[in-house]
Amino acid sequence: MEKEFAALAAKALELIADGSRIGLGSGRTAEAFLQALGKRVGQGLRIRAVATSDTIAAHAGRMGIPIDSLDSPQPLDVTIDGADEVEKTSLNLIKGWGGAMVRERIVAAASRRQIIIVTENKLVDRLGARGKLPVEVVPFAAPFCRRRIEQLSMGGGIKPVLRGSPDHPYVTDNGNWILDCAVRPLNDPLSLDRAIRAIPGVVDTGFFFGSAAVVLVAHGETIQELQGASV
Ligand code: A5P
Repeated sequence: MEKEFAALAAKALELIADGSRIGLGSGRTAEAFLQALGKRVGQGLRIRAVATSDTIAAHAGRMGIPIDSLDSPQPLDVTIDGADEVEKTSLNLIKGWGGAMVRERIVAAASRRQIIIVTENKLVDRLGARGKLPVEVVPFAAPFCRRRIEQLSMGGGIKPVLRGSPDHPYVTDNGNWILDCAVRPLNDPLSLDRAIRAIPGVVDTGFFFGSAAVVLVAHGETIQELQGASV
């Protein structure tokens, strides 16, 4: 994947103007962008950034990229992030396999545009095709949320599994846990999202509807540009 990541990073860098404030996504693809961005900053590009995870904030800091909080009322110019699934026709997404979807959603919402960078294996005909929907939950509520999600009729029998192990659950940057829900290609992801969010204790799901302005897809080193409806 290294060549694909490098090609995506180079294309995304073309969209970063000197002086911009940008959101930094999480995951391997977004990290490849961060590496390329860090090099540019070393060569004199002036940017400021808000990170979507503590890991990315630490990496960016080591590269000399100034990291901000969300204190400023001004929107970020753009967020560059990865995704786990991109539905070809709608550009709706599933994110969160890396566990950072809560801050990814917040930073995307604080940005004028979210640009998604993915390799072609992430493109799907219908959300759910790669089989996993992460749901972030308050630890106290985890067993309750798991049972309630299992009982949902839509989605055809979703099986939530606690990420990590019962003794050592994976803990998000927000101090929460993640239920990874085994799913199949979904007929009505919007209704499923609404039903899961209605369960007390659920903090967020991995669904992102209508947030991507542009999706850059690497087919080898060739980059395809898909425009979202919001552009
Ligand atoms: C992090 O929570 C995720 O949303 C990532 O953006 C997503 O998992 C893509 O990660 P990779 O680039 O590592 O596949």
